[in-house]
Amino acid sequence: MRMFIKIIYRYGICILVTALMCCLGLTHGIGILSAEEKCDLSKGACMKTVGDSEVTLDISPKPVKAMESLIFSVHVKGVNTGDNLVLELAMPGMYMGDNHVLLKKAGESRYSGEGVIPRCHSGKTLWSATVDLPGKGQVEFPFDVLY
Ligand SMILES: [Cu+2]
Repeated sequence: MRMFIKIIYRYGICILVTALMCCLGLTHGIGILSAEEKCDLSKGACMKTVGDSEVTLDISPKPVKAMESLIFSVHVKGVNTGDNLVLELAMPGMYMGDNHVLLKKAGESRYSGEGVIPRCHSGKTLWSATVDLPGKGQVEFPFDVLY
C-alpha cells in the first residue's frame, strides 16, 4: 500500500510539473501564440501599439506566400522616424538565416520595401515580422505563411 501511494505521489508530481511547464511555455509564447497576438496578414493589415505609437503592417500580394516577392508596408503613427526602417523576418524558435527588409520612406509616416520569405523544411507556417523603431523599441507581428 505504501508503495502504491509512493508511485501515485511520484506520477502526480510528474504530471503537475509537465502541466506547469506547458503553461509557462504558453504564457511565454514559446512556439505557440494566442489568437489575439497573431495577425491574419492574408486577410488584411495588422496594427500593434508600442507605448503611445501605433504601427500597422501590411503585406501584399495576398494570401502571403513563401518564395514570392512580397511588398511590406508599414505605417507609423505617433512617433518621429527617419528615412528608413528595418523589418526582420524570422521564425519563432528556429533560425532561418538573417532576413532583413529595408523599408524606405514612401510618404508621410509610411514605409515600404520588398522581401522574400523562404520555405521552411519543418512545414511550420508561423513567421514573425519585427519592425525596429529607433529609440522606441521593436514591434513584432506574428503571422502565417502559405507554402
Ligand atoms: Cu523554419
